[in-house]
Amino acid sequence: MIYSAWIRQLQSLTIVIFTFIISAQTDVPRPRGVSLSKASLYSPTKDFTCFDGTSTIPFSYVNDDYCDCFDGSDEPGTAACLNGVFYCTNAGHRPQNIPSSRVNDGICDCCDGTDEYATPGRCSNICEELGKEARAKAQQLADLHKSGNHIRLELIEKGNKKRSEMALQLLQLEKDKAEAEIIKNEKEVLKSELEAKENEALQVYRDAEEKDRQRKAELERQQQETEASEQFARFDSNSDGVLTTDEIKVVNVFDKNKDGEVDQEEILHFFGDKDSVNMEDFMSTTWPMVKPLLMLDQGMFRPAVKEEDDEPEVDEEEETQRVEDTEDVGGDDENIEEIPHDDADEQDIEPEQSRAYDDETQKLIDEATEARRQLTDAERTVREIESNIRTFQQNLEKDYGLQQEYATLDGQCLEYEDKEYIYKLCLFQRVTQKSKNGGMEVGLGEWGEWAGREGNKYSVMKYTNGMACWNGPSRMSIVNINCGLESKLTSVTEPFRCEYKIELTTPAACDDSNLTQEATHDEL
Ligand code: MAN
Repeated sequence: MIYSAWIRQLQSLTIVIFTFIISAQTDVPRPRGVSLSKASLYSPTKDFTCFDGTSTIPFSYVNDDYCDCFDGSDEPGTAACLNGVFYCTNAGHRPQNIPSSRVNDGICDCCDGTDEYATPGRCSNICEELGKEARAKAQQLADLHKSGNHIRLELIEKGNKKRSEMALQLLQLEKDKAEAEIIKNEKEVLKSELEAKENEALQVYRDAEEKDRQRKAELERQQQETEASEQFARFDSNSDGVLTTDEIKVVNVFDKNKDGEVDQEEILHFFGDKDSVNMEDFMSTTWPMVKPLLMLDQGMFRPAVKEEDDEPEVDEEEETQRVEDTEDVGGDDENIEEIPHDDADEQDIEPEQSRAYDDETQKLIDEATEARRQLTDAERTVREIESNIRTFQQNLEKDYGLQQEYATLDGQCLEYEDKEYIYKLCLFQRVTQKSKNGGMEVGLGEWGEWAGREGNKYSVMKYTNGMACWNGPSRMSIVNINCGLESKLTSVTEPFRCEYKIELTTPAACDDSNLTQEATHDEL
């Protein structure tokens, strides 16, 4: 214990010497590894308080190679604290903060070599050289931003013009919509009036039709009745007004299965559970069943051929002849469709003809038709204007940058080709991917939002809700934006499956006013 205290004192002494070795390059005395901005927190005449305020220690403990503060603030110039930070001044280049664990680890981290002070000469000071390179690059970037900024200013002007034009167009569209709605309402009124007249005129025809239908139905009913009573009289051989089982047993038509006799089952079929039927029962029950059979017997009625097995048996010779005939015509059996031909069917088809109306009615119909057409047109016009209004509103709501510098780029499409795909970014709209081997276009995202980090919101665009990835989420694209003299895509990659990273350069991103100055800015 005593020994370790002695060691610690010895260390302190050595380090105190280091502490007071103030970098020859600096004007402000500060312990090793401390930045100029924090120099005032390390005063050799006062005790040192850890940055986190947890303890205050004698100044001699600073950089004594023993970690006293939880936050590592007492050991900026040694590797004693795991969380310490070493500051390299890097005169001639950018100053740098490195984890103090890298101090004296044999690797040159700072370009001025100060992190390896325990081995003088191990690291040469290359800051001037690096600084020069960095300054040249920064100058290039500054020049690019300067040239690009001219184009950007034009874009801003055009963007603002476009937006004010759009605002004016929107106003005009609102006016157009109001007018179109007035016209639509007028057309609606006109249509109702003309349709009322049309309806009134047509009602005369409908009434006449209905009367005609009723008359025909009545006629039909009477015919049925006459026919039924005539047949009843024929079957009722003793003319007693009642049809008995004995009476129908001798009538062929009641022999449904044509086996030569009218059996009990057939009687049951035509009479129900009765032994006899009177005229009234006959009309309602028996006659509807007998009539088709009578017609069949008289060859007036042919039942429809439904099932294949219902097909009439064909004489083999006849069939052979038929097939031969068909083949003669050059037909292939399989391709021949048999078209059923039934004259009776033809009679059922009503000609599809419009009725003839008197001139006055026809005129009213034509006027109402025209009014309907005009209303449809007026409604379509209103819908089209509304859709335009929505598009203008959506565009006016879009964030085109602080000064509208991106407004004219809306809808502009840029392409990028790699070995496999052609990518297309239509700004503020969508991103797509098309395989060079064909196939359909795959959506990689619809315009979503600006997603740059705070202070630099307009440096990143996000396009989301693309086509679903197989067994995964929807595809999405991130567009990183940098200054360039023309708008173009410089790379497209897919760092994660179905997540695409697009690099876009555009003059809209060139801004020489807030360009961070890359230079010999250090704290000396
Ligand atoms: C397609 C392309 C690729 C994507 C895969 C995912 O092949 O859209 O970019 O990685 O689908 O299945």
